[in-house]
Amino acid sequence: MSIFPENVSTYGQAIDNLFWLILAFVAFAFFVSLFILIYPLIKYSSKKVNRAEYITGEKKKHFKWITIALVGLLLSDFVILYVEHDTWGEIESVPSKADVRIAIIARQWNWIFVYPGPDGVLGTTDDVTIDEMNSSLHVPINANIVFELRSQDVIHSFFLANTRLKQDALPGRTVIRWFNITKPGKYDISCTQICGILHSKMRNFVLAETPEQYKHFTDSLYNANKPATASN
Ligand SMILES: [Cu+2]
Repeated sequence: MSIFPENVSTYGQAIDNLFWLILAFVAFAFFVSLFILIYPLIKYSSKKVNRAEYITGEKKKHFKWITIALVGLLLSDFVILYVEHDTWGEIESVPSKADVRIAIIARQWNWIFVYPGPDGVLGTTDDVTIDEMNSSLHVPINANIVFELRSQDVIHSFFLANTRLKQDALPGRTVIRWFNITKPGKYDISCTQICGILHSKMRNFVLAETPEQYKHFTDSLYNANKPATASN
């Protein structure tokens, strides 16, 4: 059983594993700190003990404990960096083989989807833009979906929880990211950066379909949005 939303992406499990690793280190540090704080309170509360000493931490025997804590924290940081390196590399580097290339544009308060049109190339005249609140982005399963993420106004954050992908959308910048969904279904896209009064309504969906369903969808979409110059 998992406490997370169902993972349906190729790299989701690696992110979940990292989460548990980091949680283990943080929980350990947390309980050790609590113990150091609370244990002396209990041990010395009821007994007659000498007045507390004021310690500046410069003496070797005191400084030792500062060093141990510091080295422990640094070591756990390096372990996390080492373990996450491959996952980070995989998610950060866009796959050379993009099966589908789309654009996702954030605006107060909607996610706008741009499909590349019949030529499969973004930024050409046959692109089709879907700008409707709560609309769904159709994608095929088991395909590398590479998307260009932009914002028209303020900073938003694209969060596709089921794939463990979260990325800020920044005005004036195009960020390229990717995901690969392995299971058909309807998954939430939410904005995770407070972006104005209707931030909470900025909810769209990803519809992961079989390649046939996806082809059927794009065929009818492109047919309905033929450029005016096209004739048949
Ligand atoms: Cu937003």
